Amino acid sequence: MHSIRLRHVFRFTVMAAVLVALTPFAVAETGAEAWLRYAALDAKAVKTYQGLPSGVVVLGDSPVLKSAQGELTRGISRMVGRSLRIALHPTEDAFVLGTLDQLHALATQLNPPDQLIADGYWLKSARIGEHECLVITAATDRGVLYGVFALLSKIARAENVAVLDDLQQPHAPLRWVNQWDNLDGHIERGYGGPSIFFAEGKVRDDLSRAGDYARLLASVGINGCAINNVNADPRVLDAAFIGQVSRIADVFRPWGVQLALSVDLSSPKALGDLDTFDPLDPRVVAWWRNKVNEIYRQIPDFGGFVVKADSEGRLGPSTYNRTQADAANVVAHALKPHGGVVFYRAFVYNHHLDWRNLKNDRAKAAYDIFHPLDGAFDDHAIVQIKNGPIDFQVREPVSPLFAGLRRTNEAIELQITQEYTGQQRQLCFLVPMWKEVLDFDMRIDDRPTPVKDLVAGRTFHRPTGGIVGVANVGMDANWLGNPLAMANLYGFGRLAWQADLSAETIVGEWTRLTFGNDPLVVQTIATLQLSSWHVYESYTGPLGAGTLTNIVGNHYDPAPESSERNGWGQWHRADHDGIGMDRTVATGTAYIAQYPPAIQKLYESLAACPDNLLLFFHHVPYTYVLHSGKTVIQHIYDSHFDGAEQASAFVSKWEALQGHIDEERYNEGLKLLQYQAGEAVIWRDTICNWIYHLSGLPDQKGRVRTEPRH
Ligand code: GCW
Repeated sequence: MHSIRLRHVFRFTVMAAVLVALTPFAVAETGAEAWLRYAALDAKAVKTYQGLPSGVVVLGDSPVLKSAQGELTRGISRMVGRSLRIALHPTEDAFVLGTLDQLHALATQLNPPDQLIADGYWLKSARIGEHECLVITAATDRGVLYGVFALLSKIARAENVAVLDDLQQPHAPLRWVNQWDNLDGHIERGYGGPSIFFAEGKVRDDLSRAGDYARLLASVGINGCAINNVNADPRVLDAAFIGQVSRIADVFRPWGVQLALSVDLSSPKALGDLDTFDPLDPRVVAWWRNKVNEIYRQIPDFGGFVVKADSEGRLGPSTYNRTQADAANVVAHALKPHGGVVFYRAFVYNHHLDWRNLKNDRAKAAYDIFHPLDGAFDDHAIVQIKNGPIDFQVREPVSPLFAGLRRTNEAIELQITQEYTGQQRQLCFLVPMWKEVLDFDMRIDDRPTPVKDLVAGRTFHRPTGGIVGVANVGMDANWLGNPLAMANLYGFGRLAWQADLSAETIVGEWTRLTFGNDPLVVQTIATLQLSSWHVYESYTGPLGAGTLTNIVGNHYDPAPESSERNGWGQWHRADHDGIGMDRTVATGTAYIAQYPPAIQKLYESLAACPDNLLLFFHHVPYTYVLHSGKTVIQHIYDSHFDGAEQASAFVSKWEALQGHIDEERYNEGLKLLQYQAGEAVIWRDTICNWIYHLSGLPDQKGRVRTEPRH
């Protein structure tokens, strides 16, 4: 009886082993592990890692160092099948994890580089006593954790780690994500399911996803997360609610992610404590101080606040004729003694603009309001500026405000969630766009002054600065609703850490970590991702016209007339004769005057203005001839047809991956790309018909029907 059962078990085990061997992708891929899959490496790769240490020594016991050790043990075991022995001292070849101070106590002969500060880390192969060790060290615990993630990433991508001497420092000190989660669990502009933090007005009981999220964020060096919508519910500052929020901080803490809250500036009044929220009223000053103290009592490592005020119906300092700096400072002063900061959003504008007045221009608002306040903000306030002057359109110039603040901390706000760029139902890898923005040289005082250095506080030697991304992950297993969209979250973190990385490097890393090292897979997915922004742009918004999506509804479908004749100011001014917003100093809204002189020159003259921003800066007739030699109208037709064709080619490119990646993500990707191909045709036909009927100018290639619709 016994032996029969054993035989049975044996046969079953053999069968299972054969099945696993035959199916290279034996584990169901939900996308939940994103780029932290730690998939088993093939035998050849495992062999190259034979020399890796067999033990791990951790020189402290903080929660962050514990995560670092756990991560290293898990990663090595899953990728190379080795269980690391845990020891207090290097009694064998070991990974040694600890801060510089802790290493010092070990009396090692290492000479750490002087530049090792803040969150930076150093991976160093070194002999300690008798043993060959791999030291992962940093000024802080968090840096050590980042070093561990970096090492595991190298191994997952089959990089040589035999002899390491690798120092990495973050580009910007503050690298945060914002989540626009409402307390009822719905996420504003979220396309990956409901909130991982809140449900039905409360913090969720089960916060395991929040912990997993913090781990993902830490793995790419993100050190802060504001968990609720910038259209903030005042109730987040209720005493009882702060208690609930502290549970989220508890699951963030082991990953070195600081929790932050978006707050409503009218909270002192809205919560019923005072009859005013005037930032200069001493009672309001005391209210913020007490509230902040109350938070720090429960969350000692609290990061700070994000504020959206005087914007899209939110109350703000204008109620009391106070400035945005007055408002930022009352909050900053309360946070300062605890080391917290306030990110004060520059997205302040009037959404009741008179569209009949051709001199009105929403794009001018942020600079007009914040530039005169330069120098008036406390050092614990950071002005958070969207990358462009309008609102996360598929193509915008960089916001001139980046160059307009010299004595004020600033941060750039990028949008990972694809609000206007296909809502994760369409492929749009945004890293190439963000690179253009971060690398853009503002030529302040005719010197090289790229945006990435301005926002990091480097150019004007500011105490701090940051790169912020609106992420909006949700409860969907794969976080963003589309496994391919996670390249944007990954890429955001990597750029915030190392702004000089190329889009090619980032997408290569991400693909290897997410789908494995098969060159066909890496090449195919990287190519798709790298072309996707231009493809999406070409069928939704060529030449910088701004949004042609439905701006009063879902921000997704084509609805070019929805931008016009309302106060929101996302105008493209298309009429019978021409298209584009005249923002020139000579004849238009004079928005261009907000840039430093060299940039003004670039945009003011039609001859110098790049084609891809032409309609953002100029109103031109449809027959205007571009640098490319085509007329504007023909370009619009061609670009829509090319774009739709390329979107349809995404499908056949993806099909080459069948059998090379797991079935789950293959099928999911295929479905999404097929859907996108259809959407691109809808966009193409809607926009081409619309512009034909407006202009009366036919497509030279005869593809757009010339009969009016019935
Ligand atoms: O683009 C608009 C979005 C709003 C958002 C706002 C902002 C959170 O449509 O949903 O509100 O920008 O950035 O504040």
